[in-house]
Parts: sequence; C-alpha cells; structure tokens
Amino acid sequence: MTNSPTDVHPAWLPPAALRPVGARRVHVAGDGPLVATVRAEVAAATTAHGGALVDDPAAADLVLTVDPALDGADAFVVGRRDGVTTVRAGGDAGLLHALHHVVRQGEAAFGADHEDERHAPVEPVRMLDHWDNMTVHPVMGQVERGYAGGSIFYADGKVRHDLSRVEAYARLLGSVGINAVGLNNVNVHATEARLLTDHLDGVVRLAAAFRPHGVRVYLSVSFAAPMTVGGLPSSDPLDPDVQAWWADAAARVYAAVPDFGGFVVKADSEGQPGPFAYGRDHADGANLLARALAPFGGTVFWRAFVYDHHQDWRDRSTDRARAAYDHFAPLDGRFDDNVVLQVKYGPMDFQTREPVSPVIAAMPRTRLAVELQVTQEYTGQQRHAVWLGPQWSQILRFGLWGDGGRTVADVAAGAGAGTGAEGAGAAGTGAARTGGIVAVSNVGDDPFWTGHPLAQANLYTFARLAWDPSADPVTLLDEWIGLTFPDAAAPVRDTLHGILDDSWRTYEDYTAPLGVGFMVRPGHHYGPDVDGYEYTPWGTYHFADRDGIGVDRTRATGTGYTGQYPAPWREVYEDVATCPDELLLFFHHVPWSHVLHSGVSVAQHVYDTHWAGAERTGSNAAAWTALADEVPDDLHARVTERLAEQVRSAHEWRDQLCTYVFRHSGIPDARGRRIY
Ligand code: GCW
Repeated sequence: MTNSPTDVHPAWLPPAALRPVGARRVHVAGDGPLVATVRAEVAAATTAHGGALVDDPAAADLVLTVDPALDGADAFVVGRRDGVTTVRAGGDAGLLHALHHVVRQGEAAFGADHEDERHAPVEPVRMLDHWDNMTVHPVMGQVERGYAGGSIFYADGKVRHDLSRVEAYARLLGSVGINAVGLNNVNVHATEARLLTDHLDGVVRLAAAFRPHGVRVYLSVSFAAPMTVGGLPSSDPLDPDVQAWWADAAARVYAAVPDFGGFVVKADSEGQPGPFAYGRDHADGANLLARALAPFGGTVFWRAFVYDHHQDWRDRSTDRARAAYDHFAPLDGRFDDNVVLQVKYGPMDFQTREPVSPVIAAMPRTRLAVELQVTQEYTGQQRHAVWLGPQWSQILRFGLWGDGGRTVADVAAGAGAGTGAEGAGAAGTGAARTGGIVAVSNVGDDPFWTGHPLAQANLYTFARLAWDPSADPVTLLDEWIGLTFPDAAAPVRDTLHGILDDSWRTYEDYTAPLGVGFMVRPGHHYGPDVDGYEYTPWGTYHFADRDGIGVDRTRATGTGYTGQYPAPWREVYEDVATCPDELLLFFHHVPWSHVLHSGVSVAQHVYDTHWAGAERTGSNAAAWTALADEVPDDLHARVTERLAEQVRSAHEWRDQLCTYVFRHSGIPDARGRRIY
C-alpha cells in the first residue's frame, strides 16, 4: 500500500475515521472556542465525505448542542430517536468530547434508536507531562527519556515559530479528553527556568495552540528560581521576599495566560533544588507555590518522587521503596487545597512490574494524582512493541484496602472518600479530594509521533483510561485499531491484537523476573545488564548471590516496607506463602530453588519465561510481515525495523538472564535448552 501524502502520520484521526459523521447532515449549536472547534471539525469532515453542516436542527441526522442545565461541563448525554442522533453537553468541553464519542462509534452511532446515555470523565485532571527541554542535552537529547525525536514545542532554545505540529497534537489530545499538558521537563535547566519570564510569549503561543482543544498548560518550575532567575539570595519558602517573588511571577503568567493551569514541581529529588536546603519540608515548599497561584485558581502538582540517590550499596537497611511514604505520609493534612501530590504508581520508578505505591493509601487528607509513564523508559524505549494498557488498567483498578474496596482510580478521582474499608475517620471532612491521572508523554517530532508507530496505542489508551479507568483495555485497543486503520482488512485487526494484547507480559517474560526490577544498562536504561546497578548509589538492587535473589522488604527480617500498606496487603506481601509470584522478588529474598505458586523453581521460571518471551517476539515479527500490502509502506517498514530490533534485544535479554541464573545457581534447565 502506498504512503499517506502528509508528512505527519494522522494517528487515530485520519480523514476516513470521520467518514460516518462527515457523510451526515450535522447541526452544531452553541458558541465559545471549543464549539468553534467542533464546528470546524464537522465542516471539514462533511466537505470531505459529502454531508453538510446545517442550520436547521430539524433537517439534521446529528444534532450537537450545549445545554448548561446538564450537570458537568465535561459531561454529555447522547440518544437516538426517530433516526436522529442527539447530543446535549453540559459545556463546550463536553460538546467536543461528545463529537469524538460519535466519531469513535462510527456507523453504530447512526443505528437503532436508543435512550439517552450519560458520559462524564471519572478523573477531573487528565494530564500529559512533557519532559521536553528547550535546548539539546549532549547525553539525554532534547526530550529526557524521549524516544521519538526532538521536542514538538521547542527548537534552538526557543518556543518553535511554527506551531502547526502542536496544533495537530492538541487536536489529537482533545479528541481523547486530555485536558492538561505540562510543557517542560521536571528537571528544570537554566533556559527552561525562564519560561516563566523571558520566554513567556512562547508560553502564550503554546497555550493558544492547546486552548481550542480544551487543554490547559502547566509549567515545571525550579524551586531555586527566585535565586537563579530573580537574583534573590535565597529561595527559602518562609522568606517574605521569596513569597513576593513567586506571587509576582504567578501574576505575570496569569496576565498573559488567564487559563494557565499551574506548576509541576520536582523538588529535593535527583539533584533538583527544594525546601530541604532551608530546613523546611515539602508542605512548606508546595504551599509557597500554591499561595502564589491561589488568587488565580491555579494548582501545584508537587511530585512525591523523593529518595536518596547517593545511597551506599553496602547499607542493606536503607530501602529506596520506603522513601516516598517516609517523606510524605507524615505531611498528610498539611498541604493547601490547591496542592495535588503527584505520586508515581509504584514505590521505585516506572518498572515493568512493581506493587502499587503505598502512598496512595496513606494520605486521605491530601489531593493525590497518580503518575504513569507513557514514554517507555523501562519498557522497551519505543523500539519494542509494548502496549501498557493492561498494566495501567491493573494499577488503576487495584483495591488499596483489598479487592472490592476503593481503588487507585477512586482515590485519584476523590471518589467515595471516607466510605471504604479504610474507615470513616480517614477522610477527615469527607470532602471530595480530587487529583487526577498524569503520565509522561511519549511524543516527539518523529513523523509517526511516537517513534514506534504502535506506541501511539499507548498514548490513546492512557487518555481513554484516564477518562474511564474501569474500561476494558483490550476494547480500547480495538477502538484505536479501528480509528487508526479504518480501511484495513480484517487480518490487520487480528494481527495487531496478536502482537499487542499480551505484549506487556511478553516484555516482562524476557526482562527482569518476578518484580525484581531494573537489570538494565545504567544511564540510558536500554537492554540487559543484570548487575549494572548492583554496586551503584541508586538504591535499585536485586542482591543475587549463589544462594538466591530478591529484596527482603518484610517487617520480620527485612526493611519493613510491607508495613507501609494497609490490611490486607501488609500481610499478603509479608508472607512468602501469600505473596503473588509476579512480586515475589520485590518483597522477598529466596533461594533459586524456591518453588513458586506456579509449581516451578525461581531458576526454572527464569529459563521458561525468557525462552517463551523471546520466541513470541519472533512470531510477532513474522505475523507483521504478512501485512505488507494492508498498511502504508512507510508505517510497515518502520514497524518491521522495530520488531527486528525487539527480536534481537529479547534474545540478548534471554541469554544474559538465563546464563546469569545458571552460573549463580548451578541449577540446570529441566528442558535442556542451550544456556551459555
Ligand atoms: O525514571 C526516572 C528517570 C529520570 C526522570 C525521573 C523523574 C525526569 O530516569 O530521567 O527525570 O525518573 O521521574 O523525575
């Protein structure tokens, strides 16, 4: 099949995806910038596909109206009567969501009559953080942990002159309900610290590109900005001059961008400045910025990713997994109302498999957002096809106080506070403490947006799960396939499901086993290096020796980390007998011969999963080859090249892991495969 004529891939909004709407007579009522976006979208689709934008609702097949009487600016109801599909939205954002709901339904939106159904997002904030820098770092490149080229926002130390790519991105995000974007890296370097000041005109232009799609912009700021940008002698949060500096900075930003979202902050983490330098804590630090933003309705997203990155590997009592809870849980109740604590989903760092962070259960009087990583730092760096929908779904649905109780998604949404098994007292006033869901973006200036074209499915699925964390991820993947390849023959759908549905577990199979994490090459984090981090200051150890492997995080004999969980998890994880296999080495140090619930030893598990996982990458690559005539040539070629690298890398992982385990344990493979 020949290539699409455009330079940039249309992702999930190719013209043909809008054909069912574009072939109809459509009436759009209401005003405001987002209604204008809906109207323009419909006008383009009807021009392309033979329908019309009509003034008379009685002459329409599809009627889209704003009805302020409906509760919730993001919400909409959609029904079909007498052959007319009618949407009423609570606000103009809701109208945009409704249009894309109809687009996703395709012809089915114009099928049998049905009663009104209501749709509204579960998570109030659905944010993508960009780790984009204005300048190019010699090692990290322009986008920290970016695997899709340079930044779409910045070039040559400035906001780009031509923002058409950003407008296209904003359209994609708005179509799946993303409503917030962090514009720059949380590691804030000197140039980016001046987005608040010298580069504010660029922020104004970026905000203007996102606004018509319902997306508000946020800036990552440096806690030391009063000194580095403002020339003050200190950035002590309790210093009135520092407070005045932040108040001024916020006022200037809001004068230029009235709907500015707020700040994202990484403080006292991996070398970023923070309140500790002044003997203050994270509540003092966060509230300083919150008070500067409060007069304008802004919010601080303060990250809980704080740990000692100068740890001594000889010291077995310090446990990096404990750090976020130890720092933040005692501060519950001390954060201002416009602070949201942004917590990574796991206690370590975006690993393929980690338990859910106990911080999420520990702070009932604090607004919490859960942070996921769409950019595939530890999950194949967009060279491996790894669709993370099942991982995110599992995290968001995890019952923090046991199965059936409040979930991670509930806590982030502020839903059901004080009603769960955690006890009525836990939620204080019982007021909803809404946070949201945040993820690190995987997009760059690559023509396919995400380097690996199939990584677009991660961006799509993240957004749709933030809207509805209870959605079935495979159904969302199916939606993505249907939109992205609207004219493709049936084998495309089946092959993509075959490659992607289990790809997260396949990746887990050929990389670090049983929740132990890391084992990646230090620095860039790509490819296997079992002991790469073992004797470093980073706190990411597996403690393998000839007898066994794993981290003892029990209360009985280890670091006591299991005690940070509420019941039942504190007991479930404490006991080898009840700890789930997939997290065994996260919580326990066991002999190589330890028999898993699955019935095989740890050593044999490594052999079996690594052979099976590596083999699956080969059959995936072969299946993709057969689609050469079904998808555009450029896309086919790009995916082919990435799948070949995945096969190579998976075999490298397999051989290093199996050899490592065999040489340390002396346990032969029961199936006699070749181990080096
Ligand atoms: O996963 C780690 C990354 C860092 C990143 C950090 C963070 C932005 O290796 O590159 O820094 O997490 O989340 O702050």
